[in-house]
Formats: sequence, C-alpha cells, structure tokens
Amino acid sequence: MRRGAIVALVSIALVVAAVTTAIAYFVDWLPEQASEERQGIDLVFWVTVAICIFFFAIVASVSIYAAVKFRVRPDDESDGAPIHGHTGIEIVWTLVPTICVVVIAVLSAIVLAQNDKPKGDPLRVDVLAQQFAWQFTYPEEGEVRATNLYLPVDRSTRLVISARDVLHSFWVPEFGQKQDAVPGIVTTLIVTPTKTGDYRLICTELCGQGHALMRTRAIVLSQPEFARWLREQQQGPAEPPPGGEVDAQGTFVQTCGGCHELEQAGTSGQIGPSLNELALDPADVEEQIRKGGGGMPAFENDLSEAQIEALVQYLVGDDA
Ligand code: HEC
Ligand SMILES: [Cu+2]
Repeated sequence: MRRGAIVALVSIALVVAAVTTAIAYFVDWLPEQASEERQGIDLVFWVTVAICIFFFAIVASVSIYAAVKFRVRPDDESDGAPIHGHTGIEIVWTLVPTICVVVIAVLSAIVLAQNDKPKGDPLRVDVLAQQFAWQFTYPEEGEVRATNLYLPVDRSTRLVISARDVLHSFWVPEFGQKQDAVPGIVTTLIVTPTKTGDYRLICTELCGQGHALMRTRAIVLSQPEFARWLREQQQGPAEPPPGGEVDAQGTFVQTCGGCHELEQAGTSGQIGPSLNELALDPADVEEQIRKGGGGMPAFENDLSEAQIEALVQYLVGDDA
C-alpha cells in the first residue's frame, strides 16, 4: 500500500475513535453508581465499549476511505478486479473477534461470581413480586413488612425473590444487579449499597397491563437510621391501639400502600386509584378488599376479619 493511503486510513480511524470516545466519555450514560456490585458491572460495560470503539474506528476508516477513493467515476463502465478471497484476512477476522468475545465472557463470569458473594453477614430480605406490586419482608427482624425496600448502607443484603403469579424482574438501575422473579422457584440477589439515597425500583419483565406501573422505591439509610426504622416497624406506631385492636394504618401501609395513594398514611402507590377522596359505601369497600377485581388482588384469605373491618373503618369510617 502506498504511504498516502496508510496515512489517510490511520487519520480517519483516529478521528472516528476520538469522536466516539468523546461521546462515550462525556455523555452521562449510566445511572449514579450506588452499590459495590455496580463497579464490576460497569467495568464489563466499559471494556466492551472500548472494544467496540476500536473496531468501529477500523471499519469506519476503511469504509469511508474506500467510498471516497474507489467510487465510480462518471462514464466508468469497467468491471472490478476479480478477487478470490484472502485466507490470511479470513483467519484474522475470525480469530480476533473470537478472542474479544472470550475476553468479555471470562470477565463477565468473574464479575458475576464476585457479585454473588455477600460481604460479611448479609441482611436477608424476602422480595415478593405480584401483578403489579412489590412487597418486602425482613424475616430475621420480626417479619417486618414494607412496600418500599429499605436497606442499610455498606452492608450486603441478600434478596430472596419469589413471584406470586407470573414472571417479574427486580432492578434498581443504581445498584446494577438484576434478577428475575419466577413463579415456583426462589432466586437470590446480593446488593451492597454504597450510598444513602432514594432510588427507583422497577419491574423489568413485561408482566401484564400494569407492568409500567410496577415500581416502588429502594431507600438506602445510614446504619443507625436503618436500625431506627426497623425498631419503629417492630414496635408499631408510637401509641399502639388500645385493647388489642388492629393497627389499621400499619396494615394499610404494608398491604395496600404499594398500589394506593393515601395522604393520611403517607403512601404514594400509583397502580390503583388514589383513596384520598374515596366516595364509596363501607359495604363496597369491604367487597373490594375481599374480592379484589379490576387489577386488585383479593385479600379475603390474606387478611383477618378484624384487619378487614379495621381497614374499612380506617378508609370510610364515621370520621372519614
Ligand atoms: C396490586 C395492587 C393493589 C393492592 C395491593 C391493593 N389495591 Fe386496591 N385497587 C387496585 C386497583 C388496580 C383498583 C382499581 C380497581 C377497579 O378499577 O376496578 C383498586 C381499587 C380499590 C378500591 C376502590 C377505589 C374506588 O375509588 O373505586 C378500594 C377501596 C381499594 N382498592 C382498597 C384497597 C385496600 C384497602 C387495599 C389493601 C388491603 C388494596 N386496595 C390493595 C390495586 C391494588
Ligand atoms: Cu412485574
């Protein structure tokens, strides 16, 4: 090849590489990094991007050079030179991508294995996915339940994930880790938050009409704040209802708040209608809780009679 051609090819490749690298580097593509696991995931991502930029620059430079240099001139009716392949080049373009893919695969396997290991003694949280809400239970902390995922910072959490009805998938972009919830089997996922904050928690497996709404929050607290939150949940409200009554507000927050907005309970679920200005008879509310319908599960078998009664009273009692 002539020297001019090499200079042109290399220059085009460098310009293309510089532009694509700048786009990759200066645009803020990834969500904030808020877990230890994300570090390895991001590493795999950037290694893959670097490989892609390298080959894209080569391919773009040859394509652009060829399109300009060997374009058909007006009135040029001649045929191209007869070429019968090139064994050397074929070996190279088979071998090099194979090596790249193996590098990505091995790196991914290492990161996956690493991200499966908790650091120290993990907190266990049971995650239940159902159309179209998340529920979190802390079995080692007195069965505390919540519809937001509360986590302590700098401690590994082992999420034990199950699905009640169809496939769902757990994902908090800032944590990176992602895992399907599969009916009939239990899956697990390790997350070690590194930053306190309030993150989106979303279902990433198309699971029905309400799929786009199947989202809640992952709230990472400092360790003392998390301990305080747990204690509050374990003890119930500051003034427990007298005479062994049911804690209607607590039941609402834990069972219904993931789907319904209700100001007095401080919930903001968006799957069902807001219950702030509920204009229903107590009998209809009770029927709705027992039988569900229209996208709401039936709670007849999940709640006690006393709980159902307390919820109806809470939502449409005399003073409501
Ligand atoms: C998985 C999400 C989900 C959960 C959990 C849920 N609901 Fe619903 N709820 C809905 C949907 C969706 C509707 C709308 C049903 C319809 O349009 O027929 C609804 C409707 C209602 C209505 C009727 C509202 C109206 O204005 O017509 C009431 C009352 C209600 N829910 C109360 C509750 C209570 C109390 C709980 C907790 C025991 C609860 N819901 C749990 C999704 C849910
Ligand atoms: Cu889902």
